[in-house]
Amino acid sequence: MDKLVETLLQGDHIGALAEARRLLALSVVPERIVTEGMEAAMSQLDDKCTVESFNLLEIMLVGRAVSAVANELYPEGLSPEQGRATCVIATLLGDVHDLGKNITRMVLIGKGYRIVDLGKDCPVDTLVNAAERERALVVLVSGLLTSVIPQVAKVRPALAEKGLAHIKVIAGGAALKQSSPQALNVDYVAETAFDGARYLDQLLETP
Ligand code: B12
Repeated sequence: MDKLVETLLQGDHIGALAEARRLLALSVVPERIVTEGMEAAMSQLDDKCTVESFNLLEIMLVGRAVSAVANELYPEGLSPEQGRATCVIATLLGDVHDLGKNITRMVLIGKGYRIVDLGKDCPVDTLVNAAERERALVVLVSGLLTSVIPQVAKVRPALAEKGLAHIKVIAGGAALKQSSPQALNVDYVAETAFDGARYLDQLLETP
């Protein structure tokens, strides 16, 4: 497993894939590869990435390697039963920035969450319908344009209208992280993808 963690952290997706295949051939179950391999690598990357010191290229490469291993383990994607919880993620209508969203998706996949990615330029209605359909624990909104803030504030009321007020809303991305949860009408505003992942972990730990 150490070799898998090492190749993941090097962003060596070919090496990581080979290592994952070797472990599977040795009858190591996918759950162990997720928790002891992918999650361990993400946790080490998290320790290195503070808000002040953030190497975007490194995160993208590690994310690519993690995604490659996740696709190998679960070619059909995670089922709701396999994932730790389901999260629906998108950037909202009018915003085509998606690098931060994609990183967040990769970090959460690496931590064993099932991610339904609705992409960019997504209407609030589509997001809320997907949250209902997928029985999501949380809705994740990424925003890089200040102009999407009014839409972000509509997500919680739109969920409540469908009787989904229990679904938490987490916001992130350069334009949103300057605001408070109250101003955005969300449950949490994440500084980084890892910060959002920690909040999610805490949600699951809270009975
Ligand atoms: C790359 C970029 C683009 C690319 C986007 C490519 C892509 N596929 O994403 C292109 C060229 C397409 C682009 C277009 C535009 N852009 Co632009 N763009 C940027 C730039 C340079 C970097 C953004 C970025 O990707 N950062 C890196 C990512 C990784 O950071 P991040 O999103 O914050 O994500 C991290 C965290 O915040 C977190 N995170 C992100 N989302 C979420 C969500 C959750 C739930 C969680 C937990 C965490 C999380 O995870 C990441 C890792 O921790 C910024 C400038 C800047 N310094 O931010 C301008 C910037 C965002 N763009 C800007 C503008 C104005 C535009 C345009 C309107 C320009 C124009 N006149 O056409 C268009 C908008 C098009 C549209 N309709 O969306 C402005 C926005 C101003 C504002 N506040 O409204 C900025 C700030 C530039 C500026 N200084 O003016 N842009």
